[in-house]
Order: sequence, then structure tokens, then C-alpha cells
Amino acid sequence: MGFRLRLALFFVATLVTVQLLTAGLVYEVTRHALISEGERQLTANARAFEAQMDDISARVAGNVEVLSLDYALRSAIAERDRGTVLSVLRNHGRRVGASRMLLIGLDGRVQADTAGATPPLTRFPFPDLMRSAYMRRTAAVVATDGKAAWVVVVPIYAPQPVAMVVVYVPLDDALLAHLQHLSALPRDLELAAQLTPGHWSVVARGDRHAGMLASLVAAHQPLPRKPRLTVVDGQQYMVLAQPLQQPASSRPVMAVLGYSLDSALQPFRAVGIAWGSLLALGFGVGLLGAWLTARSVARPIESLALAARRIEAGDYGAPPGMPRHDEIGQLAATFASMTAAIRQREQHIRHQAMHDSVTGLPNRAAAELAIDQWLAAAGSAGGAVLMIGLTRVPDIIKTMGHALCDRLMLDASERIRRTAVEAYLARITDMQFMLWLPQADEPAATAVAIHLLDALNLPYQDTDVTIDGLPSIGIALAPADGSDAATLLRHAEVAQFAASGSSAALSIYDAATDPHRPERLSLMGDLREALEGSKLSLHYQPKLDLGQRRIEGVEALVRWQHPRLGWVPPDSFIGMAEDTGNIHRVTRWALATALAQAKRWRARGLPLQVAVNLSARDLEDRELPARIGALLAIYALPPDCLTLEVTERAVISERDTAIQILRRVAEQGIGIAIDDFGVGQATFAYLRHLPVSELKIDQMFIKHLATDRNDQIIVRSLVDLSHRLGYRVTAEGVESQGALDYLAAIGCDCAQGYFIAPALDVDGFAAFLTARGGTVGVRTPP
Ligand code: G
Ligand code: G
Ligand code: MN
Repeated sequence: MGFRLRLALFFVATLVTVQLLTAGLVYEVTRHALISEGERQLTANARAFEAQMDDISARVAGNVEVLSLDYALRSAIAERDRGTVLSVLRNHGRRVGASRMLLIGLDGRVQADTAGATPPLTRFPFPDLMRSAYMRRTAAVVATDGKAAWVVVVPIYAPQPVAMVVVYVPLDDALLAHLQHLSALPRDLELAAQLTPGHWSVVARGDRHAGMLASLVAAHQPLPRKPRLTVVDGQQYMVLAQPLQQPASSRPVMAVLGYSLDSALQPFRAVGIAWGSLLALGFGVGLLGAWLTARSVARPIESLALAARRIEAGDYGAPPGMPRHDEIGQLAATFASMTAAIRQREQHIRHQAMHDSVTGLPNRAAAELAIDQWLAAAGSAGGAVLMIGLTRVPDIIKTMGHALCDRLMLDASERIRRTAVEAYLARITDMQFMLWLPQADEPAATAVAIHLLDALNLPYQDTDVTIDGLPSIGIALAPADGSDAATLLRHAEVAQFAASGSSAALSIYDAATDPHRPERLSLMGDLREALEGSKLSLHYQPKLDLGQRRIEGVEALVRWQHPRLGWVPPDSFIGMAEDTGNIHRVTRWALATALAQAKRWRARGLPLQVAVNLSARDLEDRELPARIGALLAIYALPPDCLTLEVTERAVISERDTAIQILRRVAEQGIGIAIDDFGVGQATFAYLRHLPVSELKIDQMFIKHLATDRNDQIIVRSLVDLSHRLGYRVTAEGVESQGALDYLAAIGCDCAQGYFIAPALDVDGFAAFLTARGGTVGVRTPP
């Protein structure tokens, strides 16, 4: 139920209730007044009725007294002349309106009866009336044969009483109507007689009557001797039964008087109607007024509610203005300022959600949205995502704190902005920006990237420090490297990661080398299974001692026969295992397997040296030295039968931990070989700090050794220098007799390569040893 309707209903309900209460009060007061008025009137009327009857008695008595002076009557009485008596009585009777006249002797016997109903000498039935008639005028009501009559008894004197005359005046409807006509008798009047004991019936009624006796009898109520309220024919009446004068032996007769309250209320009815009309009018006007008032209150509230719903739906348009000065006007004004505040706050929150607070640039979410929108709108036009990372930021934060780093990033963002004015720039992470170059192809993107690197490579000057952010940029191209923003960003990030490790500091995404390809994850799962289910195996490539022309040892190389992919080269899973932290398992497995094999060879009288490859990540494993020591102890092998191969890169990039681990290994008497020597940045000066026992010259220098003069010079110098520094030297990738001969000639210690043998499984190696038994033997310890 709406506010408007409720307000209107309340107004009207109040109006009607008050009016009805007033009406009820007025009605009750009036009714009470009318009831007491009715009682008063009924009592007065009863007395008036008695007075009327008295008048009749007086008139009748006067007439009969005149009759008693009639000489003819007196002599006829004396002579007992019934005929004359009757005719005189009839004459007089007509004059007073009597229905019957009796002449009664002093002995109480009827001497003449004008009705002729009484046999002569019958006793008059009401002797008490005759006795009192000597003293005063005597009259009473008598009921006989269903009729009532007013009986007047008058003595005849001559001069002594000689007889009595009894006059019957009929108390019938006509008489009552006559009396009502003449005087102020109540209009509702009945005469009731108890003709049979206990049963009242009406013997006469006025010209208007309401059947009061019938109603009382029907309701089994006694005749009320005091005014009482009774319902007669559905109307309210005051009723009073007034007993009349009666001789002792007559049946009881009463006058029943009525006073209609409804008739008495009649004059008030007009007032009631007028009042009702006024009420209806007031009702209508009140309703209209209430509705109008409610509307003037409800309308603005409804429009404010509508505005609130609009805000809920995100529409912050100004709410309707309300030029009012009341409470609602105040509410509307407050509402408007609240809307404005919410709008501002939401804009702020939205901006914060989509922007970086330091540079004010859009963030990753905003960038993805923008690129996706652009791609959707531009169709196949494509573009380039440049992921620009400042590689040193994490270090800078750790050493210099966030505040300086924020300034650095702000400065970087301004440099990028200046270099690529048109492009869409966003800050993706703490250390990365992203530049979106719509419609740019690879050459265009590369050109921009080179400019950016130039701009960012200038060191950042902050009050008293100069900082080099070390920028690197990865490029992903749409649609080739991804058709949605998320993929493009991910790929650009992969490229940037690759770039951060390369000297060019710039890399274009290449799906083939992406170390984050989804299949990698499943491959790593498979690798774990392979480690547990011995799907990995080691192959062994012989190492030839050039001086003694013997096989002095082997390099263990891991092989993986994948159940689905078939042969998986180590290059493609070793790097992955390094990235995913699985390399430790591979290394432990390789060490255990290789040492177990060495033990088996020893048991057959072949004391072969075994070389096992380590990865850079293995040099973070502080447990490695102890683990290797334990393995040697388990197989009861001397430490010098094991060599660990580490790449130049691994020892250079790793820091103190790696060197400590290598030292602890070397201290046990285990050999350390530098693998792929010559291609990286390791210098002899650097190697001097490491516990290195052997250098393995990279295949690159050996492959064309037989023919290439430059390679010959390099290798000879390397071997010379190494020997001077006390290192053993192994040449890798020996593929020809010429190379082997040259190496032997310059005094290189060892050779390894396809010309001697590729990596062989255990059986293959055994066969190789048997086949080459004549020229190749196992070096005996010096
Ligand atoms: O012979 P082959 O193509 O498998 O060698 C490829 C590369 O894999 C080589 O550089 C070699 O050092 C590396 N490699 C082979 N086996 C292992 C191993 O067990 N551990 C590690 N870390 N590298 C290995
Ligand atoms: O980095 P490392 O020396 O561990 O690498 C050994 C790798 O070189 C293995 O993949 C092995 O199969 C390969 N290899 C061994 N001998 C030769 C050879 O004579 N020529 C070529 N091209 N590769 C070789
Ligand atoms: Mn190796």
C-alpha cells in the first residue's frame, strides 16, 4: 500500500470515526431525553384518560339525576309498570349514549333491562357498586361477553331511595376514537381485558394503535405497571398499563398506553439527514485534500526513489531539482550532493582500479581491456606489444627502497612517453611497462624498441646516486603471437625474460623456444614419472687418453625414451628441468646411476673414470657435496674416479655458494672439469680461483681442427696455457683422424668424439671395448 493511499485513508478514517462517535453520542443523549419524556407523557396520559372517564361518569350521573325527578318514572316504579319504566329508560339511554339501562330494586334484583337479556328478578352482579352509590357517584369498568362498558350506578330518590338506575356506556373503538379526538389522549391506546383467567385480549382500541398488547403477549411479558421500553412491530415504544376502577367481581381491565420513540425521533431524522449529507461532503473534501497533500509529499519521494534506483544501476546523472523549502526540499538537496559525492568517489575508485598510482598510467587490467577492444574493432590489422622491463628494479628496491624506485619508474615512464608519443603505454608490474603499437609489424616494433633502449640506457640521476635500470624489451606481435591481450602480454613477457639474459637486451617472441609452452608442464610431470619408473638411462661416451692410447674414462649422458613422444633429447628437457626445479632429481639420479655402473666395471676389472654433467642450478644445492661423498662411500669407490662437469656459464654467473660447493667437492678429491670451455667469458685469471682440475675444449674449435689453421693456433695455445696452469685438457667433438692426430701431436691429454665413439649404452660400450681391445685399454693408475 503506497504512502499516498495510507495517508488519505488515515485522514478519512479519522474524520469518519469522529463523526460517528459524535452522532452516536447525540443519538444516545436524545434517546434518553425522549425516554424520560415518554415516561412523563405516559403517566400524564394515564391520568388524562381517568379524567375523561370521570367526565363521562359526571355527565351520565347528571342525566340520570334529572331522570330521577321524572314523575312518570317514579310512579311507574311505584306501580311496577315495567313497560313505562323501559320506555323511559330507553329514551334517556339514547340521550347519554348508553347501550343498556337497568332498573334495580333496593333488594338488588333487576326489575327492568332495556337489552331484555336478564330474566326478571335476577340479582345485579355488582352489589358493591350499589352500596357505594348511596355515598358518592359510582362508576367502573365492566367486561362481559368480550366487550367492555363503563357502568354508572345512580340511586332514584322519591324522596327516599326507591331504586337504582344502572347505565352501560360501551367502551368501544368508537368511544376511544372520540375521546382521542377531543383531547390529548395518547394516540396509541388499547383496552385490554382478562376475559379468561391468565389471558388478556383487546376489547377496544383507539383510531390508531400499534398492537402493543399482542407484542407483549407474544414476548411473554407481563403488562407493565410502570413505563417500559418494548419493541412493537419492530419499532421502539414506551408502554404503560393503567388499571381502571372496577367492581370486585368483574374481570380485570386495563388501559394500555403507548408512546412511540420512533415517532418522537422523527423530527431529529431531518437533522440526521442533514448531518449525514454534511458528513458525506466532508468525507469527499477530506479525501480530496488528503490525496492532494499525500501527493505533494509522495511525488518528490517517488522521484527521489527513482533517482536512487538509477544510481544503483550506475547512472549518476543529477537527480531532479526540487525548488521547495520544506523538509522534502532539504532531502532532495542532500540527495543531490550525496549523488555527486558518490559519483566522484566511484570515478576515483574506478581510476585507481585501472591505473598505477605512481606513474598515473593504466595498469595491466586496463591495458588488456584496451588492447582487446582495439583488436576487436580493428579486426586483422594486428599490432605489437612491447614489454619493457627494468631488470635491476628488484635489487634497487632491496638496496635503495621503494621511494627511489618509484621515482626511477616515473622517470622511465616519461622517457618512454617521449620516445613513443602516439603509442598506448601502461605499467604492468613493479618493474615492467607495456607499449601497444597498433598496426606495427616486426621491423617497426623493433625500431621503436631500439629507440626505447637508447632512451632507457641513459642512467637515471637521483640527487646523489646514479642508477642503471638495465632495460630489456620483449616483443610479441598480433595476431601471429596471440589474438587476445592476455596471450600477447604473456608472450611479450616471455620474450622480455629471454632478452634480459641476452646481450642485445631485445628479443622477439619465438613460440619454438618459449620455455613456458603449456606442454612443458606435462613434460615435467612425465619426467618425474620417468625418474621413478627408470625410463631414463645413461649412455657413456668414451674418453681416449692420447698419450697412452687407452680409454681412460667415460662421460655419462642422460637419455630419455618417452612413452608417447619417443626419443627426447636432453637439450629440450634439461633446461626445462632447471627452470622448474626438477634438475636436482635428474642430477642425483645420474650420479647414483653412473657410480653404480662404475662399481660394476670395477668388479670386471675396468677402473674407468666417470664424468657426470652438473647444471648451474646444482651449484645452489648445499647438500650436494655430502650426498656425493655418501654415494662414493656406499659403492666403496675412490673419489678420483668421479669428475663433475660444469659449464663456464654456471661458474661465472653463480656466486659464492657455487664456489663454496665446488670447493667442498674438490676437497674430497673429486675432479672438476670446465665443460664447453672457450665459448663463454671465463678467463684463466678467473678460473684460478676455482678448484678446477680439467678443461674440456668446446667442439666448436675441434670440428675443423684438421684443416683450420686458426683453430689449430687457438687449440695449441689453450692446451699450452692449460698445461702451464696445471690443468688436464680434453678435446670434445673429435670427428676425424686428422683432428685426433693433431691433438696427439700438441700433447692434448684426452680426446672425445664421434671418431672414437658416440655415447653408447652399457652393452654397446662393452662391445666397443672388446672390438677395440688391441689399441684401446684402460689406463692404469701411475
Ligand atoms: O650428448 P648429448 O646430446 O646428450 O648432450 C646434450 C647436453 O646435455 C650436453 O651439453 C650435456 O652436457 C647435457 N647433459 C647430458 N646429460 C646430462 C646430465 O645428466 N646432467 C646435466 N646437467 N646435463 C646433461
Ligand atoms: O657439453 P657436453 O660436452 O656435455 O656435450 C656433449 C655433447 O656433444 C653430447 O650431446 C654428445 O652427444 C655430443 N658429441 C660428442 N661427441 C661429438 C662429436 O664428435 N661431434 C658432435 N657434433 N657432437 C658430439
Ligand atoms: Mn659434458
